[in-house]
Amino acid sequence: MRVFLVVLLLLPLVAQAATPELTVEKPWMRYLLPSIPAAGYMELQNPGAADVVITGAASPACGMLMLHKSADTSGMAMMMDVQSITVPAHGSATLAPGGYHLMCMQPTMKLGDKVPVTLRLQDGSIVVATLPVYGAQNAP
Ligand SMILES: [Cu+2]
Repeated sequence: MRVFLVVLLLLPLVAQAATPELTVEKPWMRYLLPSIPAAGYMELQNPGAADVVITGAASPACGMLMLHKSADTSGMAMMMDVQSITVPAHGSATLAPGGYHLMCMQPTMKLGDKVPVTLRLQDGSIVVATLPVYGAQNAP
């Protein structure tokens, strides 16, 4: 019985090894104050032949980590939750100020930290990234 349980627990790990070919470039976190949500940015490259859909994100340094999109609606800067971010086949998606970003709701970090972030994909696999933390003045 014990052996059987171990095999079941390992199955998700094996599934994760077959991750779509998504690569993370230029990741960083913009952090201001503990009371203000921090924002995660990166460039996602998908050299594969199928679209890759990000459906969620998590980080131990964020409380909730949400998918957001900024939009400039009639001169008023707004942002909203999005259900997913698609990285098209043979294409890329950019998370950057003014557009898509990860919203780190309860940031527990300091400048210079490297924050682990897990992206959940629609097929159940995950992509792990490390986001160095920058302030307002020294953004990359
Ligand atoms: Cu946001």
